[in-house]
Formats: sequence, C-alpha cells, structure tokens
Amino acid sequence: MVADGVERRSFAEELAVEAGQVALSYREQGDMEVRSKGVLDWVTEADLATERLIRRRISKSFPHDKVLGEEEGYLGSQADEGRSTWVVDPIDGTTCFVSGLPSWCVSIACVDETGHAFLGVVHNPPGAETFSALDGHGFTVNGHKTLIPNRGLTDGLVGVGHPRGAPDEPTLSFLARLFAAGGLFYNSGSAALSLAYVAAGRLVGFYESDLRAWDALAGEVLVRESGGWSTDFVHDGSLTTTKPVLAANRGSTAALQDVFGGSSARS
Ligand code: 2AM
Ligand code: CA
Repeated sequence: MVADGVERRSFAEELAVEAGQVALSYREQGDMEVRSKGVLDWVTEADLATERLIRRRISKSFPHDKVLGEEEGYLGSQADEGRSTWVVDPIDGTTCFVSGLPSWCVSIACVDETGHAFLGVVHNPPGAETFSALDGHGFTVNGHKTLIPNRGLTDGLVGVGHPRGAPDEPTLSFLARLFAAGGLFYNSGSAALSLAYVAAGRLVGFYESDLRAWDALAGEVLVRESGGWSTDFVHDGSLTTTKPVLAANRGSTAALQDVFGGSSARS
C-alpha cells in the first residue's frame, strides 16, 4: 500500500460527498432538464460534470497519479510505472438515477503501483451514507466502525445485478443455483452500492457476471476490509477488461462460492 493511504482515504471520502452533491443537483433539476434535452443528454451531462469534478480534484491533490473513469477513460499513460491509479465511477446505478430511485452512488477506488486496490469509497447521496475502507484500517459507514452480522446464505438476500446487453446465461444459471440452495435475490441496480451493502452486512452476498473496474473495485475493498470475501478484480493485472464479481460475508462465503462454481459463470 502507498505511504499516504490515510490522507488518500479522507480525500476520497470528501471528494465522493462533493461529487455526490454535483450529481444530486442534476437529479433535482431532472424533470425540467429531461423535458428540454431528453433523458440521454441530461444523464450524460450529469455523469460528465461529476467525473470532471473528480478528475480536477485528483489532478490538483495528486498530480502524478493516473485516473481511469467510466466517462472519459484513462488520464495518464497506461504504460507509466510507479504511479497510483484512481478508478472512478461518477454515477453507478445510472438507471436508478434516471428513474428517480435512490440506489445510485459515486464510487472511488485507488490502486497502487503493483496493481493492488487498497482504498475504496462509495457514497450514496440520497441516503447520505459514505462507505469507506483502507487496507488494514477497517471499514466504516459515515466514519463509524460497525459490527457486521455474520449471516448464512438463507438468512438474508443476495444482490444479483445484470447489466443491459450482457449475456443472459451466466445470470440465469447463477439464479437457478441460488434458488436451489434456498437463496433469494435483490437487485439494487448499482453494483458498487450492492457491494457496500455486503460490507455493511445488509446483503449476505453479491454476484454480477460482467462488470468493469469502476463498478467493482471500491466495493471489493469495502467487503474485504469488513471481514468478508470477494473476488480480486485486478488478479490478472488488467483494469480494462470485463469480469464476473462475487462477494459474500463470512457466514455465506462457502455456500455462495459453491453456487458460483456450479453455475456456468466465467471465472
Ligand atoms: P452504471 O449504472 O454505471 O451503468 C447494473 O447491473 C450495474 O452494471 C451497474 O453498476 C451499472 O453501472 C453496471 N453496468 C451497466 N452497463 C454495463 C456494462 N455494459 N458493462 C459493465 N457494467 C455495466
Ligand atoms: Ca458503473
């Protein structure tokens, strides 16, 4: 992990809240803006404005770092060695954001020069909650450490996401096996927020077949630091490919791995 991890964590927490305010201001003007511009232009503008704020703040405070974001891709050369990379999703859960549902968030992760994701912050503006974790420093919700209930697969809900356009088969196969194991599913519409809910003990696990780094990285750090288990998105060294993501609290890990392993999901 980098030496200034604690400083980076407070920076990311404040930044996620500030970025959330930008996104929320677009949400609050939503009906008017949608009528004048159409849904796609409005949400693209909200996404872009939020990501640009995040990039501005990072390049001011950490000018030597790289940034990978959902809207504008890589800033800084991917070939540059020895620099940390911030991986950001300005609005994860865009369909919920557009629909007026509360489950969307700002997601910010940081990856060190060895490719290890060591910091994750997920902020949900409608719920005014900031989920944060730094390697070796624990998991917090709004700055407080919480006791995470350790529940089995059939004691709660498993988040299952399905991005539009992804192949149906891995999700259908996972769901069939989950039902056979007595599990129930919940779809928040935001992978990052679902992972934060696993970390907070509200969901017992999470699965999605095809995610990008900005959907997954921050949430994976949250889950691991809360004592749960998750896939390691950067295990193959790539931040730019699409992969399945699985996470669970301790009490559900073996059962969920079994459901995943038996489904036709790619690993
Ligand atoms: P988004 O809201 O930022 O688009 C929904 O199942 C989850 O998958 C959300 O976190 C969503 O992020 C993400 N998602 C949507 N389309 C995707 C795609 N084509 N590839 C990867 N993730 C996607
Ligand atoms: Ca996303």
